[in-house]
Amino acid sequence: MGKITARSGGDFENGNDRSGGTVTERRTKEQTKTKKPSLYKCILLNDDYTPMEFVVEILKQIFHKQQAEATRIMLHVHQNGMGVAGVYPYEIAETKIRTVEELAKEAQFPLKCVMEKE
Ligand code: TYC
Repeated sequence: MGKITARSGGDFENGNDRSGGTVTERRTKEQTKTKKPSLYKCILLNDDYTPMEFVVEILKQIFHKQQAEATRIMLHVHQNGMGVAGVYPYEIAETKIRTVEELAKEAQFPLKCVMEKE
């Protein structure tokens, strides 16, 4: 139930007192089927072996960052131990994490990426 208060003077669906006073209109919020999904952070973890260039490429290719932003995030992770690569609905975050770890495994780097609810 939403409550909308407005000055009168126009036409109101549910009431217009035409007195110059205030009209209070009540209406039920229209039903919508779309729900905003919960969001999850994809967090890159630092390690001592994955090359910086590899992490920057991951940030560009999987998380669609520009060179400068990818470098900034990689250095943040390198210096602070972890950092957010991107924020997505659950299944997208899950797929990106799996892709990162597959590419890292294939290249024989120990890079890890984890998910955290926002
Ligand atoms: N610490 C790594 C190095 O010195 C670089 C690195 C950055 C690794 C970010 C992982 O998520 C990472 N080569």
